[in-house]
Amino acid sequence: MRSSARPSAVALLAAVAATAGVLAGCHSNTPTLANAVTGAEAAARVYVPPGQKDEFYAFFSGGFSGQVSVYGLPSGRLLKVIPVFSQDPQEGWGYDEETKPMLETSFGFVPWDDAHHPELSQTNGVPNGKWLFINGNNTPRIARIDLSQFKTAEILQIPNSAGNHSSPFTTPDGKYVVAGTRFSVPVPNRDTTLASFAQSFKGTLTFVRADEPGKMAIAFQILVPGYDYDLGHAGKGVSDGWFFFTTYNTEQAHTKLEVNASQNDKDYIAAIDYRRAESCVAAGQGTSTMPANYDHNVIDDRSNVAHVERKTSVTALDPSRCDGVMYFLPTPKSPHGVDVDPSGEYIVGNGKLSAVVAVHSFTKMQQAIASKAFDKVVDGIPVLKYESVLAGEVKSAGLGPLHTEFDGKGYAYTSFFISSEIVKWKLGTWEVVDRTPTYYAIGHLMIPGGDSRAPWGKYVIALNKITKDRYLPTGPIMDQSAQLYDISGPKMQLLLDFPTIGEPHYAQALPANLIHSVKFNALTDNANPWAVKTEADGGISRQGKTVHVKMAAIRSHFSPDNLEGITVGDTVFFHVTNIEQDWDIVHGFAVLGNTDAAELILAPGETRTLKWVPRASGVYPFYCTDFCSALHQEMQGYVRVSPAGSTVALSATIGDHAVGGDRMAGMHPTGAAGAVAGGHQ
Ligand code: RUQ
Ligand code: CUA
Repeated sequence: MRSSARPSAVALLAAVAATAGVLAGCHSNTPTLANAVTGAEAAARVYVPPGQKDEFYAFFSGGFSGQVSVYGLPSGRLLKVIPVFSQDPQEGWGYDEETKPMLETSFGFVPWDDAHHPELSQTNGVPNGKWLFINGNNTPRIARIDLSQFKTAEILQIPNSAGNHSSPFTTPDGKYVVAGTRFSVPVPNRDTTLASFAQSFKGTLTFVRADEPGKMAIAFQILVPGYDYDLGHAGKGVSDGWFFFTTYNTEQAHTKLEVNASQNDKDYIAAIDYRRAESCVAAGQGTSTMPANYDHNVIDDRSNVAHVERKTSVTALDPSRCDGVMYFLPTPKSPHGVDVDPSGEYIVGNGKLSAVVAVHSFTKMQQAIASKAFDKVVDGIPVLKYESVLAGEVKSAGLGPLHTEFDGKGYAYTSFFISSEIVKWKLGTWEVVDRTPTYYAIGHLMIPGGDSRAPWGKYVIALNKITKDRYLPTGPIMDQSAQLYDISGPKMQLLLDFPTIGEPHYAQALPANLIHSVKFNALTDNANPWAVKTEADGGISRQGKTVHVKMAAIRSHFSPDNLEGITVGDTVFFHVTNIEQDWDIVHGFAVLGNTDAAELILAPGETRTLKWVPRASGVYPFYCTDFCSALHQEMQGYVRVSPAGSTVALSATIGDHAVGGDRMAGMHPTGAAGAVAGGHQ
């Protein structure tokens, strides 16, 4: 490939701008009068008075932070960060022994990933408030967050994939979430020359069963040509049973993609009849069992302990041997998002380098399949004729379309990255009816329920890539910026800017009353093997070089709070249980100089375990890190560490008495017995 002779993407974009008759500068970044609201009006519309609550929960991906942040709308107040794919000190996620296994993969422990697309679970095509799924992009995974606890409960790794970007969009019945490879790779992965890309690299489109908590499982992987599979969305309504994925790099370039993957006028939207795939898989038609190494990590509800299960194979489906399972819809040009309108009839391809937004018709697609209106066949997959599937084109809308959401009232809203705006257009007539600038360089946009069958079309949020001058400057790395627009009237009206955590590629929102959040876990339900239910259950025990400390945390002390008999060379596990049953009393635990994981944070009724390998003799204080009471500063204790080989006896005490633990099973209230666990030095 002589790439030097080819136009660069920048040149291509300029050409696109010229053909479209629009230039970025034409859409000035000043709101038109019709869109403008006064500051006081805007403030009143997003104001949630003290003591009152927001109307919507909004879940923003953290992008390169790997987490999910939860905002209230319309206030834009940050309510919480839910740790998912990255270690997180605010909740101790991935540091304590209970949650560390959640970040295990077949590659080993991955402490940080990139998370893109939150997707709410659905019933009959409408978000139901049960779970939120999100993709791990770099090390391909899908996480399920339990919205009763706002907690990551399960993570499934996706093998034969790299750059899990077109993920984890759901089917309307909640049966599947999907995962499509952004980077095609040799499948199964092996040492292969990169120049053989077109022959030996493959994509996979993975369908994951996701309707039972704790049991996410790969149903099948469809082996597809080696393109980049970018985004996806399920059909719904008339198109229920189908799934759509965008592709780019149908040129199959493996180097200098910015030029080499921008050559074809059209790439494809891959349309998958997944019920047809199910029947082929059930009949063993076109399927094979492929070896694969991947982990399924689940947190047990009652013990809060995560377990890793290694899986070793997947069912692969060759679409050329399962008739009718897959078609390509030509779509201009390097399409990014693929979005299906609430009726399911229209499939919107957002061609980043295209002058038009191409909208396909599901009905026409069915007719084209029936009449075999094929352009050609690629690897056994028919390519339908563009004109035969096209419903219409939104012309001269803007530059660099990325994503489209719907308001449920017959309109679509498309984000334009290059011209930095949201454009509202009418489904069916394809006419542009409103546009508004964003500040600046919008990526995704989001309407609550905006990719579902029944959007709550009151607001649209712009998720912007560039923050520039919107806030007080905070150095070269600034937070990304979200903007809230009122879309209840004919014109979009900008009401609010607020900074976000990480780079939210996508977000989803739903009315707050659909979420039923649990306030705390009952201590009686705590099935952690190291849990204590009362202060007297604490204690210390040794198994060779391993020392286990069981400890209760309750306002405003630890029981036990004095520990002796530990020596250099020991590995110590502090199993701390917050035995509070007041719903908002959290305790922490931190021990001096701990390099393995310095702290724990404990919700009421919960046990977490800190690993500590003391490297020198001495005395090490520990304390509570969460300001839990007036005597929080008194919530502290000491561990004595003696030199290796020391004969100091193990002891765990509080006040003038020992705390029983394993050797003192059956000992009743603290201080009732005089027996000493391991003696007192
Ligand atoms: S997706 S805008 Cu468009 Cu992952 Cu980032
Ligand atoms: Cu417990 Cu501060």
